[in-house]
Amino acid sequence: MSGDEVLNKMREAGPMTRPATLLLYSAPKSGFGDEWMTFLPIGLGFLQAMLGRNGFPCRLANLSGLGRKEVLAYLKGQQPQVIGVSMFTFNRKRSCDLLRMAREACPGAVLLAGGPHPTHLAGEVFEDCPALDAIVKGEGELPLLGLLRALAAGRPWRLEPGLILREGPTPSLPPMEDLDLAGAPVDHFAADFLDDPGQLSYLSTSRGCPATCNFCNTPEFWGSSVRFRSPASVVREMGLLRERYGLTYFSFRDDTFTANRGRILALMDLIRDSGQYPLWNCQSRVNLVDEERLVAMKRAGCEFMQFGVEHGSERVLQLLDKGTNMKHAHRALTLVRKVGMNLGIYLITGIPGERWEDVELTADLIRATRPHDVQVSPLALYPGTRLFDQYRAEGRIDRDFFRGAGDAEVFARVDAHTEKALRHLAAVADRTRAKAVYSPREFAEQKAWLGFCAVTNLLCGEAAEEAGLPLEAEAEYAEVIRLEPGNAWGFLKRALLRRKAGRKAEALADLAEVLALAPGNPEALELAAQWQAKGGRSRGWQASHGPKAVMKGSESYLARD
Ligand code: B12
Ligand code: SF4
Repeated sequence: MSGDEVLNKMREAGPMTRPATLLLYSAPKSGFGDEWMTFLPIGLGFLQAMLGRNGFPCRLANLSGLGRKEVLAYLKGQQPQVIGVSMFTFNRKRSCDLLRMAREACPGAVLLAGGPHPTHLAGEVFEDCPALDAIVKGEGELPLLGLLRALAAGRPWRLEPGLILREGPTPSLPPMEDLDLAGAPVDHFAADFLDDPGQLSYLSTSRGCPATCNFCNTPEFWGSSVRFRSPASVVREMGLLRERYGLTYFSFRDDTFTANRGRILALMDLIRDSGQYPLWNCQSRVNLVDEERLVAMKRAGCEFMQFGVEHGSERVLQLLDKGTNMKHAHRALTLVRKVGMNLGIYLITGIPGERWEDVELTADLIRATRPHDVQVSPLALYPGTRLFDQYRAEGRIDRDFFRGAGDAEVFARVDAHTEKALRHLAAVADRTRAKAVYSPREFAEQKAWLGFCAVTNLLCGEAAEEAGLPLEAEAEYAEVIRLEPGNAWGFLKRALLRRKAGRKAEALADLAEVLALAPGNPEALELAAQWQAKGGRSRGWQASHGPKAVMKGSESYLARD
């Protein structure tokens, strides 16, 4: 039965009463203060949207940072009939703690866990979380809706498909064929303990990836055929986020955003036609971009493109089953610089079989391609990946690792080579960063080739400011304002520049324009508040909002005992 048919059947069944659902997330304790770790997962937003569309009340809560007393008080106050926790490998322990507290506070509630960790390691999770009633396997929308429909109709929910019970799994559900069925997180958004609606600027527009890298759980979790939301639903989501929260910067977090050429071109056309003028970033594979796609993306506001390049050695790429080679990497990275976006690359080291000369090849790749941002991570083994299965089968991962080690990750190699490689690649990336900024000649070439493109002006303006050339920078922003008066970014950048030059009244006038175009824009509101506070200082927004921490993925590795 297709996803649509299942859903239609569920609709026909019709609910009697509507059980209330509370969906929870928490960062691990060690990540309470970490901006990335405390993001509410996008998936919970989709689940809420699906329930909302079908008339089931649902709230989200981000319990990161809350102590036991506060969590218990909150849950006792809510008393939902169903409580679900989004569980990843990195927050598995905290998620079990939440389930224990949920059982204490709401003894009659059905307690669920979903997400990659319980989907791939159900047995361990059930043993570790005695309070847990069931795991929702993989994609959660249809199974959760089915469970709620059963509860509402007084049917035994344990018979519903798509679940894993302590006794074993119920029949599987096919993936949703039409991703638009779930709507978008913004549609029914209601969340507690989430003070920054900017989190909604992380968008997910597809599921699955055509590749089968052996260190990644996407192929197993989402499958190798990619499903896409329609371009219209994506642009509608962006428009609503701008209307309701003033958001004008977005991060497409699809695994392989550019997987389908025709779809990307159609989406870019729609974004341009929408008159929203967003800036955004995305990520993809080096073998799935070409000049036409990249140019269309830049014209639609893409200012930062990240690639999972992983390594500079062909031999190591083969060890990872990456399915790309150095030719792909050089071609894609060179093309991004030619088109003129900020360029980011993800790298992995600490790979079994990796030698020092391979690490040097990766360093050469950084030097040759001059990325603006480099993220180096040690290879971690996650459940649901082929490497994890292989290590387990070979007895190289202790069966109890995920039970006794708190929220720690399993690294493929813990040795001096990996430490040295992490530090070396980070140092090379740091040194290269200064050379990454586009030169005046490169900007001139981009302009001659593409004609007017707001992203070029904004990046060129930033580079001019950094070079101490405020008049040139102002001219870049002024051109954006003249040619695209509906583009909030020209005003925002000029406001910052003017404020820096002490032209406070003009700066505030520009901010007012931003707020007229995108009411509630968080950057403009924050800056206005800072500037109106006596002696307040601007923190200097960059057009590029993507990750900037070179060592991000390495921190926990280097900090381990
Ligand atoms: C976007 C993303 C991020 C964003 C998060 C932004 C956000 N607001 O969500 C950022 C960049 C911040 C991020 C950071 C990190 N991420 Co990340 N991230 C992803 C990515 C690429 C997409 C997630 C996504 O949105 N998917 C789409 C939505 C619809 O799916 P979903 O959230 O999984 O939810 C669905 C199901 O899982 C299920 N479900 C989930 N929870 C629940 C709960 C219930 C009750 C039910 C019924 C169902 C259910 O139903 C949902 C709807 O279908 C995934 C890879 C992937 N393709 O999934 C990695 C991934 C989730 N990240 C991962 C990791 C390791 C991290 C970091 C630890 C990296 C680091 N070292 O800092 C941090 C952790 C911080 C955090 N809070 O997540 C791993 C997790 C592996 C694991 N087994 O735990 C993944 C799987 C990547 C990978 N293949 O290795 N990440
Ligand atoms: S690492 Fe990236 S390219 Fe490889 S399978 Fe995972 S999502 Fe796809």
